[in-house]
Amino acid sequence: MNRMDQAYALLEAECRDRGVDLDAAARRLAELEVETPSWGYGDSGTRFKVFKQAGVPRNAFEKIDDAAVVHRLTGACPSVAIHIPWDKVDDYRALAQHARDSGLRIGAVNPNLFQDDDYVLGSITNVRPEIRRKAIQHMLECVDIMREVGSTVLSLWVPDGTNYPGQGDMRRRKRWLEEALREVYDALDPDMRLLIEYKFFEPAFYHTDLADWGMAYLAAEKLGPQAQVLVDTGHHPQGTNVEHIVAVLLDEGRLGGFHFNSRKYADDDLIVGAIHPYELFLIFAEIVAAERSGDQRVAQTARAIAYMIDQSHNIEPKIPAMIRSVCNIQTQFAKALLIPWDLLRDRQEQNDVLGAEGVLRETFELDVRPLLWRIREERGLPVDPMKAFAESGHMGAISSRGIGGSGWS
Ligand code: RM4
Ligand code: MN
Ligand code: MN
Repeated sequence: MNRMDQAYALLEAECRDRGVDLDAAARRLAELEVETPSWGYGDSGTRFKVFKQAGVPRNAFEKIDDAAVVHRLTGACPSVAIHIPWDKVDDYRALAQHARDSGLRIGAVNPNLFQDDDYVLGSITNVRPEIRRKAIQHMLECVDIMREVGSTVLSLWVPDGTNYPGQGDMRRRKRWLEEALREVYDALDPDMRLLIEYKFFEPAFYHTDLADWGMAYLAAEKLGPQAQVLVDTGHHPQGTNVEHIVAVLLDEGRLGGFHFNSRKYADDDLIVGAIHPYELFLIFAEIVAAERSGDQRVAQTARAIAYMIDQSHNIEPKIPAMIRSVCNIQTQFAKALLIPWDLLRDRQEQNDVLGAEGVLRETFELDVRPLLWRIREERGLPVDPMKAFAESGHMGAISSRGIGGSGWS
């Protein structure tokens, strides 16, 4: 037996002891799809400096090329999210065709309400009606783009807010926000979803109009079934129990998608799973539990989640950073799939605090690499996508693009 087989046999034995079906976990894991963001391949930085890297894509087509590399090596990233106007092109059908030719499809379309000079004091909650109109028109344009590229997800983050008490009328702004979202919602085709992303601060520092999951939930609830909440893991105050939010939204049928990234202090957009891997595992634990739920609405909501990465790499080489994020997501999802649910329930029923906590933590401590190797090998993928990328010579190949590719503008 080689090392891989030995490691697999060990994991198999552990699963058998714990009454967990490893084959079922492998099947579910192999189906996991994670969308990567076009902007994660471009240059981005902090408010102090954008360091330009060589080989960064110069346009939306080249961003798709880079996303295709990630998919080729991981087999898990068949779609790429676009941001308008960063990915503005003359012919969106040609962009969608380019994606198809590269083995991909275009996923979520993200409107941009934060970079036009007119939005300095807000977009859809601006006190001036003509600016609110402009922002609404931009979102409607994004719905048209969705039709052209075949996308079914409008992924909306509203950056509006104020910096000082008294600067704006929070209730009035809430009404404007609701009005704008209503107009956009009504423009959606029946198979489209509006995912509403919240964030508690930045760029505004006193109040943000869509600050937390409750406000996003309320907006979605008022709009209708095609509106759901998007949880960006970097958008909460320190110490927030994100998996609890996930559980509540799942139970209400309103969890639409994720923007995965990790953070230490603010909205850091670091490699997924790099800072708090246990949190990511616990989020997936809630999702797996929901997928297994006997409540059909909960199970269906979980199965329809749009898993997306939202990263902006400041110092990291973009493509391998994205591959690492995907692998880290797969790792934590794999672990969540190996939770012995009956045992956990049993310990909960017994009010066995340490026993129940132990079931989750011991699952987190399992070495699931053999499971990842297996699903990759079975599908003819490199067992180590990071290594495969390093050996591919791709970094050298794209360096001919030079320095000064596209970024946050
Ligand atoms: C925001 C938010 C959005 C993302 C932009 C770039 O903080 O996370 O989802 O599109 O950043
Ligand atoms: Mn985000
Ligand atoms: Mn963010």
